[in-house]
Amino acid sequence: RIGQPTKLISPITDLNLSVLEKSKQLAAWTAVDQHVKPEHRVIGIGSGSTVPYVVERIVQLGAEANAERVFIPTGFQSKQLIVSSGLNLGDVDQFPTIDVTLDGADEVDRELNCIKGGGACHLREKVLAEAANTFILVADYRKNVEFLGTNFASGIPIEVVPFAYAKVLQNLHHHLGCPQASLRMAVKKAGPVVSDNGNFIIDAPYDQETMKTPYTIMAQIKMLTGVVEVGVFCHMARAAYFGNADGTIKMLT
Ligand code: ABF
Repeated sequence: RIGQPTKLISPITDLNLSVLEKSKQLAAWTAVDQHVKPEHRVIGIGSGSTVPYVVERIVQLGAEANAERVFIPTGFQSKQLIVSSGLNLGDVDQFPTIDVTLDGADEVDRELNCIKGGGACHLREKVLAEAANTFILVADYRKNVEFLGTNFASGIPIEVVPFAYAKVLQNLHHHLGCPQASLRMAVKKAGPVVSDNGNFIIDAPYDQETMKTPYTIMAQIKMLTGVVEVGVFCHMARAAYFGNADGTIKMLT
């Protein structure tokens, strides 16, 4: 048994939730209501602090509605969430086609490109996004930007095999125009952050001009030997839901 059953949070009017949390909850609940169909059997569950509200809403659909469903996690956190919520756990190697994946984001631009990987899960997140017939983003109002890199100052998360990290950093500094790229360190700098796949994470903050064409820089970084995955997702999401501070919702398609 992993963890305890998820505590159900009462409706959006719950005064115990901060404005920010309410906006996450609103985005997540709306996305579930719009995109999790009765016929869906395989559902991808992303990572981050908005996704627990996705699971909360799915649990509210009831044990009968979820009995025939299997839920695929993007990492350790979502695996715990699925198990502790009493939902059926599956893996993408059993279910390489997913009906719908719902996931958070660090930033989303007006074209539905996004930065993901602030939580170091973007490799598995991209696999589940690609495997899904429908990929949906859920986020609070802070994540809705005109151009990527506006608020998320640490830049593009890059998962690298540990053996190659110094070489990748050198390439980013000297050949791909990112002198500020750095290895992500754990809290108190005890050592590098290690992903669920045993890899390191490099954060590469690019200038706004570069971020205006995210696919180009994503493809260039991905070509570096030792890079496993880049936390820029282009043209993958069908829709993004942003909860606003005033209790309204913004949908991008
Ligand atoms: C994951 O969680 C990540 O790709 C992204 O880094 C982060 C977003 O988290 P939150 O919902 O906490 O803002 O989806």
